[in-house]
Amino acid sequence: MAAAESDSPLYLGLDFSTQQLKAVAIDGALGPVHQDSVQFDSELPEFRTQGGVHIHPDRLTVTSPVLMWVKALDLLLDRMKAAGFGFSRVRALSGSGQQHGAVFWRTGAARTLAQLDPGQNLHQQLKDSFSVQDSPVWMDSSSGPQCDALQEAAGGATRLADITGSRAYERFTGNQISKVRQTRPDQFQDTERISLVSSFGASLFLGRYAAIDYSDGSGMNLLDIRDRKWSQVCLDATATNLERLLGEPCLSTAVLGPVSSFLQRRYGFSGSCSVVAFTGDNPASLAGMCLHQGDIAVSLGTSDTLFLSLAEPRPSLEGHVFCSPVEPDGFMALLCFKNGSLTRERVRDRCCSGSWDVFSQALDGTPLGNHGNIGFYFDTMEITPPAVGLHHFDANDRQVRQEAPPPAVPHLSPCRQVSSWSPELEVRALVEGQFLSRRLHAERLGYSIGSASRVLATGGASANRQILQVLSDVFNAPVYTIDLSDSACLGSAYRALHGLVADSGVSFLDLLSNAPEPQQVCRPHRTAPQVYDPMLRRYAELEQKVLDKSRT
Ligand code: ADP
Ligand code: XUL
Repeated sequence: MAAAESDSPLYLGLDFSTQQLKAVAIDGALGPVHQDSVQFDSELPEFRTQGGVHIHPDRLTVTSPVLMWVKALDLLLDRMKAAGFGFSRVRALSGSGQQHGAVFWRTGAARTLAQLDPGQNLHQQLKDSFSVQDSPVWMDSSSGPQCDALQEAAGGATRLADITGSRAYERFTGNQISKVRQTRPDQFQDTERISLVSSFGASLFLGRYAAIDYSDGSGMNLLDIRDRKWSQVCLDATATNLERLLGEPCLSTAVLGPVSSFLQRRYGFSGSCSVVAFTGDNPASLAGMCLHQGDIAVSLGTSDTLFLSLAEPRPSLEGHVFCSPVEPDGFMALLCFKNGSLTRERVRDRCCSGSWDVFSQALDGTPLGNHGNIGFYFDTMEITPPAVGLHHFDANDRQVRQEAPPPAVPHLSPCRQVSSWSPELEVRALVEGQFLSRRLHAERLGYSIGSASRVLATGGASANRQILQVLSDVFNAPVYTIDLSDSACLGSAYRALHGLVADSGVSFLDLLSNAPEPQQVCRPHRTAPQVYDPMLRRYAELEQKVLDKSRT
């Protein structure tokens, strides 16, 4: 490699996601030069997670060990060092984290963070730095009473949505903080700082507490998304002195400071490497796909999410409005579906002997519309809509199967009721049902598909062309992907680069105008609208029935 190349600057992006920690480094030409990841379940088995989390016996509480995330970072950086990664060339880094999760730092942790010894890893040194070892994460739905109390204090669900961009959601951090305060008062008392997973990640790189950025901060039910300040009424309803525990929120493009002297000495980062505020994984994905007005992004990760850029916020009782991670005055809309990849994996394991190839063949071998059969697969209480269980309907809308959700550890459970549907029909029912739901709720948010619409797909399952074909058919729009299926990581690297110049007014999309264009991978079948427009109307009616059943 030429000398100039080996000295050329790099920009590093990280993503603390649900199932893994990932990293990508890009060069000034925006091309990826290094990628790595650490899978929590398989590479850190001592934490005994499944899909990166612990599902508690009440099936509502879902947590992840905070030290697992710390140890994953040790492992990732050690591995990059062993591979000869040029840490000294990194001019700026940023990152993202699964949204909503909370990290509770124990009293005294700031001092430990500031005095880390480069001779030891982070995990050894931070083992006593957390007052709550098991961080509540986005899959948790155990804070119903706290949500009711917050909504009441704020003047109702609509008023709360107006202030914070969302009605009260169980996974949102403010409600999780209330629950910890009420159920674990001693641990709460012993907390000196609360971070999101994103700002926790940034803190590990800074060697001091990092501010929560406006975009990820919008997923807490605590931030006034228009004023970009903590909402006093929400703070007061959550905990006394909460503002002190959270610190001031910051612009998502803010440079927080240089990388810590610990990381400089242990890995050879340069003292002039800037840490740009970390944000949520969905906002970071929006950055990674360089989303333009009119585009809709569909992320098929552990959760399935849909998001788009918004000029004006119009919060409603469904979905979320967040501050934009890239435009200082902009916003983004987001819908989150909990039963995404893990549900597809469960059906793959049960119907396709664990093989994605067989799963894909089932989609190829079945017709659009699946002979009128429609399935709902809510293994755990869904977020959009709040329904649960497995429900099958035939072409005459007769319910042919209904089951409670599978146990939390499906592979340890006995074989469940046999479906009257063949495995192939079941696979198509699952995927069509998921995408009909995504389209129905996107349209309810005000999104409409026009002739120039593009669906940009990302996340682990966007590697599966047959799944994307169903997405294209159900949305009747072409589907595009970017080279890296991990757009949150790439978006973090782009944001690192942008953070260095954002203060001078350079817009994110102008700076990234040379980023590789998304490539079209699927076009809708010409008969798709005839099949899916009427099916969507049926789906909406059946979903209401399923929702009514879930409430009884
Ligand atoms: P996260 O960022 O939430 O940790 P990813 O975006 O990396 O998750 O996606 C992980 C998921 O991708 C896995 O749970 C897996 O089900 C799914 N996945 C990976 N490869 C395929 C494939 N070929 N077909 C369908 N799904 C896939
Ligand atoms: C978004 C959400 C999830 C997490 C994990 O509101 O809860 O998408 O960010 O990816």
